[in-house]
Amino acid sequence: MTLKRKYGSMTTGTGSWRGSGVGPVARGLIWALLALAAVWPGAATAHAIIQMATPAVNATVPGPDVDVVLRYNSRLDLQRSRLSVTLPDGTLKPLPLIANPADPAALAARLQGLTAGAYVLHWQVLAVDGHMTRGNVPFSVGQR
Ligand SMILES: [Cu+2]
Repeated sequence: MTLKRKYGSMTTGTGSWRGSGVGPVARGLIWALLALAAVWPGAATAHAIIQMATPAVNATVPGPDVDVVLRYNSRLDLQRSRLSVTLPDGTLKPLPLIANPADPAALAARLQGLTAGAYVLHWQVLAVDGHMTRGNVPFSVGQR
């Protein structure tokens, strides 16, 4: 069975699955995914969307210490949110988050001892609505 035929059957209803070799479990899973896709656009509006980044995207900032603050449109679950950075040599380094009860919609961390070069922050946050979002913030540390 080709992928193309599978796709065609999926869009025309359950009747066309008969004799196609797709088992009831796979069928159920596909319909569950379709149902999820149908509700997704509405749910997406409640995700944590990044609204402000320090350092700004593609900014060049002075080292060796850099304060990171990423602010969102929604309160975050810090216990299940993650921040890491790719160093100029390609190493991925997890960053401990600094909790600020006065700013529950922000991720904060302090990078220390940075040399000149290109860095990429990787964030993954869980909003209080239970949805996960992720993204990257590239920036550079300039020569001193
Ligand atoms: Cu959401």
